[in-house]
Amino acid sequence: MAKRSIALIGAPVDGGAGMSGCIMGPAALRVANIGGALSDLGFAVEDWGDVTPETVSLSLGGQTHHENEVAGFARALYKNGVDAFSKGMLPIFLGGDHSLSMGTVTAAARHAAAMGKTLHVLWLDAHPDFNRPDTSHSGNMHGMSAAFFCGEPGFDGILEQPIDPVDPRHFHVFGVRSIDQKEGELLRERGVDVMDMRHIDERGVASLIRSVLEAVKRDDAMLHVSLDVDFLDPACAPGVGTTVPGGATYREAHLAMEMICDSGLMTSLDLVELNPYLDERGKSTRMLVNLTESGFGRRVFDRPTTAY
Ligand code: HAR
Ligand code: MN
Ligand code: MN
Ligand code: MN
Repeated sequence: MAKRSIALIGAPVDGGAGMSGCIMGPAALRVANIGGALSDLGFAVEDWGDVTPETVSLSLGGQTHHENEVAGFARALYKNGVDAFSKGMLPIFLGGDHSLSMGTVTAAARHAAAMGKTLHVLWLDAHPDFNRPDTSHSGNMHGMSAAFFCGEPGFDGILEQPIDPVDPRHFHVFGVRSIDQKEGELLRERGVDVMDMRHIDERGVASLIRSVLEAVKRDDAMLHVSLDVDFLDPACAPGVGTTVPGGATYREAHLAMEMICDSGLMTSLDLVELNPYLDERGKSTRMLVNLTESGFGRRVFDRPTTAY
């Protein structure tokens, strides 16, 4: 069977983060030849360039920062994402800070709904990004993207049309180790599937990721994977504004991506929060490209593909 075509879609947004620099993320990923790496794995790759943010004028109130920049990118990413899905392609969104998922996940959810399917989201991150404007201490919108696409209130006007909210029980947060208090209460109330680092220590990556993939398969659902650089331990990926100690190791992260690949279930991917200004000689950029390769079939040694 022919491999799925991949669309690379750049999203140089950084107004959602507390610190600038993610604007250089898409360029760094292209310098590290992410497109060539995927072509070498047998995929047809189209680079759609960076999206042009729309002009938006809105205020979410409170102390939320840069909502117009974030909404402008979200609208453009939503349209590009829906376009890629309708062409049968698998979009990889090159960030940019994590607010971009307001556009990418809602696009995936729209396509899923149009196909009569549901969407699961696997969020590989030190943070659940489940704040609303009224619960956020920082006002930074990269900490709010998941609350938005799960249909929490307080985000009117980000997109022009109503969203197809992701069922919070289909939102799988993996690798977290920094949760704000009200954010934690909301996660519990909504029934989000939270797997923190302690879960990973106790049960291991394989059993937890398998349970997520089984749920996706059971629902015959689409799967959007959102990979935040700070999912990784700062020792292997220092190029991010919000490092948190105690993250996924090199092998834990690769194993997660390898299992996702073997499942054949992933339908879209975000690579977010890369801040090349903070990186060390391209280490984190290369790490993200290598993890993407693992997610699309790079293997140390061929083995018969297991169910997952
Ligand atoms: N929870 C904190 C806040 O809302 C920190 C959010 C940081 N988010 C990211 N992306 N770096 O995961 O400000
Ligand atoms: Mn994040
Ligand atoms: Mn994070
Ligand atoms: Mn379900």
